Amino acid sequence: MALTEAKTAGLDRILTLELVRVTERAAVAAARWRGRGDEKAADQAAVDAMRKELNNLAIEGTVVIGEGERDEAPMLYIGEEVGTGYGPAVDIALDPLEGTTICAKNLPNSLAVVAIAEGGTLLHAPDVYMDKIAIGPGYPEGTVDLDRTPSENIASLAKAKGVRVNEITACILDRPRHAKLIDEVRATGAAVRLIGDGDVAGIIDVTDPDATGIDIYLGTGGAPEGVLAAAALCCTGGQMQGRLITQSESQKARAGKMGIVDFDKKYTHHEMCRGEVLFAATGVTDGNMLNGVHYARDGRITTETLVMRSSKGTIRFIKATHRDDEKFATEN
Ligand code: VTB
Ligand code: MG
Ligand code: MG
Repeated sequence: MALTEAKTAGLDRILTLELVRVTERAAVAAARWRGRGDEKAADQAAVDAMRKELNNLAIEGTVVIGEGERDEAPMLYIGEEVGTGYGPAVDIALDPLEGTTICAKNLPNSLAVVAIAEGGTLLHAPDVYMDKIAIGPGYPEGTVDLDRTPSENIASLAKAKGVRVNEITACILDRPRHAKLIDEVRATGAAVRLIGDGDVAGIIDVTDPDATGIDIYLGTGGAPEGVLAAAALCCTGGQMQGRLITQSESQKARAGKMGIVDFDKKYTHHEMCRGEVLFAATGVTDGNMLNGVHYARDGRITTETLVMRSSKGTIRFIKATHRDDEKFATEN
């Protein structure tokens, strides 16, 4: 049953808030592992917690973007069915701990992320790289394009924003493969914000440059993260394009298995996420847009979650104080 049908209109509004519990729980579980240098343990805690809470949702959910393929990921693998089974058939994209290294090092911007979309509307992206470009809302369509050079894109964005190029900041993953890109962006006069990890947060950041100081995201990162970011942009507005990078025959085979025919296709965010979508992200570590999980001396736990819905474009920041530590216990 489609989420957009009148019959389920109430349901999907409720689901929006239900989703908050899913990312809150994953974030709290991961936060217990912040700064302990153990990425795997942090990830596992987030996965377990997210899976438990997802299974409480009244949906017939299929994980489309998950923790890996069935034979390599024991939980929340691609194809896994989640939810109570009583409710709309939905596609789920998730990353219980986006930025495992960030969390293990206790650095900014690790998130627990989930998106729920109408069944059959999300791009099934294999775990390969994706070349990405994104800007926030309020610019004419076509202001930037993956097929133009970084200098052209930055000049065009500065013009559309009505500022000088040296007032533009680009967010780029700090990787040797981006050395040329970083040099080219700096040569335009624009500033670069280098991030160690976490391009879902990097892309969401472009949607509110006044708050984050980031105008444009450029570079290659994970394709699954690209679909999650696309879901966010479908809710906030803005422009994003992504292109899969399939480097070997085996990567092409994996993409093919997921139904991808044209390996060089340039996807807009609306092509990665073709229907109505709900998106939630809870901060694990403090970040540009969201604070992470905080523990008070009286035992209360505070979480901050961004939750959005594409159909109405409502963007909510939910700051929650949890008294009941028990509800986050992993054995529940
Ligand atoms: C990318 C990026 C993610 O990991 O997948 C990156 O999209 C891994 O890139 O946000 P490398 O292979 O270059 O290390 C993240 O930064 C975190 O999951
Ligand atoms: Mg993950
Ligand atoms: Mg990730």
